Formats: sequence, C-alpha cells, structure tokens
Amino acid sequence: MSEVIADKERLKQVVSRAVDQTPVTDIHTHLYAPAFGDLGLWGVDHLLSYHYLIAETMRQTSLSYEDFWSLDRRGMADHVWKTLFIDRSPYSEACRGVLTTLGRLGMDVASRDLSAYRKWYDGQTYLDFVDRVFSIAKVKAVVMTNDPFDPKERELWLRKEESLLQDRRFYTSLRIDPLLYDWENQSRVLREMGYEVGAAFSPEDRRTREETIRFLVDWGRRMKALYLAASFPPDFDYPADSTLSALLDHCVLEACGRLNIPFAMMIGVKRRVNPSLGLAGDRVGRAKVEAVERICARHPQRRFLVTMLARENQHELIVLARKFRNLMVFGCWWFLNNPSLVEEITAMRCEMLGTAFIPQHSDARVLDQLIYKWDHSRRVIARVLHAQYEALHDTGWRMTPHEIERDVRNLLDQNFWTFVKGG
Ligand code: RAT
Ligand code: ZN
Repeated sequence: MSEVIADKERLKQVVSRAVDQTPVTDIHTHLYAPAFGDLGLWGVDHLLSYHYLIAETMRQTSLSYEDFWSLDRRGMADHVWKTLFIDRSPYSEACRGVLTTLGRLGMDVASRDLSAYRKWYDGQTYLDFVDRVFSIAKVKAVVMTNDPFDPKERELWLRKEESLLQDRRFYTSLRIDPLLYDWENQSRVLREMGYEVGAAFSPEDRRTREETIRFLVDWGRRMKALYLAASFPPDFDYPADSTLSALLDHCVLEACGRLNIPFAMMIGVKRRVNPSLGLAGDRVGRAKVEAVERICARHPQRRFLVTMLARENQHELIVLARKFRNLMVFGCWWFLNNPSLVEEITAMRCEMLGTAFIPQHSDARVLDQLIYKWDHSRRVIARVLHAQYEALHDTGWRMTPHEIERDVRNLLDQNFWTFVKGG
C-alpha cells in the first residue's frame, strides 16, 4: 500500500484536492459543440438572461412579460442586472453563479461594471473560449441534448453530420420528448423524413411500431448517441394505458436495446405552469417512484439513468436503486441544484449507495455556466465526501490518497461510462 493517511488534516486535504482536480464528465447539458454554430450560447448577456434568472427577475419587476420579451438579448441582460444585482443583493444560487463565473474568468466582480465585462467578452474568440472554460471548470467531456425534432438542429445533422461529431469533448444524447408527448404533430415530421408511421400510435400497428424504432435507431446511430432521453411529468405512470407507455414498451426501449444504450428519464417536471415565462415557466411535482420500479423490473435487460426533480422523491429513489442494478441515479436536477439540497441528497446517496451513483450534472445552457455549476457542486461534494471519509477513519480504517482519488474518479467520471457501456 502507498502512503496511508494517518491524520484528519491530511485526509481533508486529500479529499478536497481529489474533488477539486478530478476531470468531470458532465452527463447532461444543453451545450453545443462549436460546429453547431449559433445554437451554442456563451457570454455575459446569455449568462444574465438564463431562464433561472428570468424567473427571479419577473417576481421583482413592474415590467410586463410582453415588455420583457420584446427586449433584445442585451436589453434583457441589462434589466436582470439592474433588478437582481444592483437594486438587490445577488445571493440566490443563480445570481451567485454569474459572479463565480465572471470572477473565475478573471473579471473584477467588485467593480459591478457590466460594460467592462462585455468589453472583456468582446476580446474573446469562441474557440479559445471553449478551451478556457473546459480548462477552468476541469470538465473533460459534456453530453449535449440533441433534438431531431428541432428543425434547426435536424437540418444541421442532415447537412453536416461528420463535423458535428468532430470535437471529442462534446458527446451526444438523443432527446425524444416531442415524440412521446406530441405524436400527432411529430408523426408528421417522421413521415416527411420517410418513416411510414400512422397518424395515431397503436402498438398493434406493426408498421408504425417498426418504423418508429427504425427512426430512433437511425438517429441514435447518426448522432452516435450515448443514451436516449426524455423528461416526464410528475403524474407519469408505468405501465399505463397511454401512448407514452406504449411507445416506451414497444419502441423506445426496443431501440435502446438495438443500440445497446441506456434510457435517461428525468421525472417530475410540470411544464408551462406559467407559459408567459417561457422556459422559466415550469415547476416541480412529486412523482411516482413506483413507475420507475415497474419499468426497471419489467425490462431487466435495459439500463435506466434516472433523476427526479422533487426533493420528496430522493430517498425513495435511492432505496429503489439498491434494488435494481439496471438503475443509475444521477444529478441534482434544476431546482435541486442548490447547495443545501445538493448536500442533503449527496449525503443520503453516499450513505445508501456508497460510490455507485453519479452525483451531479450541470444542465448548463450557456457554456460559461460550466464554471460555476461545477465550482459550486464540487465544494458541496467535497464537504459531503470528507464527512464520509472522516467517519470511516474514525472506525480505525485507513485509506491511501490513491483510493480516495479512485472513488472520486468513479463518482465524477467513470460511473457514467461504465454504465453506458453496460458493465
Ligand atoms: O434545467 C433546465 O434548464 C431546464 O429548463 C430543462 O432543460 C431540463 O433540464 C430538461 O432537460 O428538461
Ligand atoms: Zn436539462
């Protein structure tokens, strides 16, 4: 055995260093590789007009929704900046994230000088900026959310597939919410693409079933998707007498099998509770963990990456993961990505799953956000892990730095790849 960690001071150092330095695979983002052109967002105006901040701003402004949405990107950013950062103290998680990001990029946050920040960004080229962000955030790879139902993205895939896959830091996932929730319109899109599906989905209709699978397999291959993915509402049930349930059983999981990739389920989002807020108008609801239990039990050959949005679901989901090795719990999603909740959830997962989970993903929509999302998460993960190792040390068990680094590498990087590869 190499150096054994004898005292608690050293233990703390080793854990903080391992969590701080280990390169991360970020398994769910809304980022795009540079080849996707202007689908990829970056810069201070996009940071400030992030939908998490728009939700906070619209509670504190007298501007109507219409007037806010009529502003250009810069106008929105100005309004968020004044409302949340100047007229009030920006200590919410999403606000602080902007400041962590600017600070880690080398800007003077104390100056509160938005025009200076804009000037700093004007001096950057996008390609260098991508390198810089990956290096500061110590992220080695991100998984994009790739949507063939988005006409702009679809057109890019059909036109320049090869170049979209060139940057090996950006991996792909095939997102299929529109197909699951809007068969009526999306089946038309499938037909336009040459897949002979019916106007209504029925599992008895063999051709529609096979053509849907063919579509999913073709696009999974075209994108080299690491997994298929969808989000689900709180009342998602399985099995159920619904198009959704039938599509999962007869097409989605079949396609995952043929592609030999997992299915990612993000459960607990109630969409468009306030449509005037756009992307910021969704809320969380308590979901049925039984639905996940039944899908895992019924499809033991399939692999499921699952995250749930409600705090109330976390304990049950962890218990379920102890029962099914084809279930990998991941991330503290969206409204859970706040230090107090990340701490609670990560501690529970460590206590009940050991090292067999994926603690976090960023959900970044703006490239620069990788910096703060990972900076903030790493701090909490380090704190939680340190408490676990300290308790272990108190039993008399002794660890080496190498062992701790191995565990952290599994948590932040390898668990995902092992699960994707199926073992
Ligand atoms: O976190 C977010 O930005 C949400 O708007 C959603 O994108 C969510 O993460 C999702 O993937 O559906
Ligand atoms: Zn997302």
